Amino acid sequence: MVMRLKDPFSTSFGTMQDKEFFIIEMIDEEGVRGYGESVAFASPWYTEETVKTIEHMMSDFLIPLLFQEPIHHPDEVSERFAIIKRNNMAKAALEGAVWDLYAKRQNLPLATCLGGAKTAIDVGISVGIQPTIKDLLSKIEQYVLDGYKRVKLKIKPGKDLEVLKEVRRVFPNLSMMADANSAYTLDDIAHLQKFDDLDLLMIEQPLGQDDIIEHAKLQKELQTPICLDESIYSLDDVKLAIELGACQIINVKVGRVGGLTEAKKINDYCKIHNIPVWCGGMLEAGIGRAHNIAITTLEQFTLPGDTSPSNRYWQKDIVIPEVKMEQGVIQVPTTPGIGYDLDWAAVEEYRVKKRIFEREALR
Ligand code: OSB
Ligand code: MG
Repeated sequence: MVMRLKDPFSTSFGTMQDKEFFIIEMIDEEGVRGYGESVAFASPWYTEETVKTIEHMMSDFLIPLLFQEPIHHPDEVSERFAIIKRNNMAKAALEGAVWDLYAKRQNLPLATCLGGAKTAIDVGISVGIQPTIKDLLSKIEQYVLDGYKRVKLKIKPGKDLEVLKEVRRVFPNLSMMADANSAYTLDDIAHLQKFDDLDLLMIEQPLGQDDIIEHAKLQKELQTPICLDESIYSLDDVKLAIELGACQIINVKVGRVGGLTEAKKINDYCKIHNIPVWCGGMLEAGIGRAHNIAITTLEQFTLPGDTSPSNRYWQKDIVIPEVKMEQGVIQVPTTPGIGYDLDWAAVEEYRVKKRIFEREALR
């Protein structure tokens, strides 16, 4: 599928206009259907996976593994995939379809199957780097009116402190944070310390993906809590980061950590260790968004996430109804599975190809 974003989205890495992804439709022998969505981008600037590596991994390795033996519970999927190194977003796309299918077979909402109890989730918004401060301020004004519970501002060197200061001056009570997408190094400690006066909820991923130790050093020098995004691929990464004091908050992205089962484990561990978590976003279409809503219902997802409503991204989403926000909250669907139906006309409009994989009939 290829879907054009309403507005191009700019981060410290560059600008995105189109989202390319796969929808997974998984059908069991009784005809029950589950849906998943892949989140990797076309180029590997956020993590190493791409749309093409996802297709390769799914078709040549992961789908054959799924077909090897029956699946009794979605938790078995990540165990079975463990013999394939990393490629978490490819794994998560398939696992997501298994979870939806399982929930539909149980006749329960996906959130309930995952152990989530919230009936509504708090919504934040991630705002890309804007051409001017004036553009940014007028966007934020609209987002505050829309009811978003917190605003995340993308930053990069040269478009950071002055921008944040001005936003803070105009919106003294705004619940706000900054996301650097790895744009800094430990040489920037003195600069990053200046952010401490801005009353930020957190600074997300200031340093590189592999810089867990460096983040621990930086956190000792900052009052602002560090939240890790790109550094977290698994529960083991979470354990290491917490143990070393590399962060105080975790951004959980279902695709980045390899699926809902791993995200659930991270929820449980962070609950015990009193580390707040929230659900990040990958500019998802409706299916991925529905999975994000479901995982956000878990107990330790105590902070508003980046799961904004469909109309923040798309002219027309691929699910019916669209994901809607009112007064800063999204209601959690109560129907079985992900709780949204596919808008097949929209799917046809955005589809560029289709591949079918069938398990050989059992003899
Ligand atoms: O760092 O969280 C990020 C979008 C693309 C890649 C990385 C990130 C983001 C966002 C947007 O912040 C989240 C969303 O609205 O889906
Ligand atoms: Mg981020």
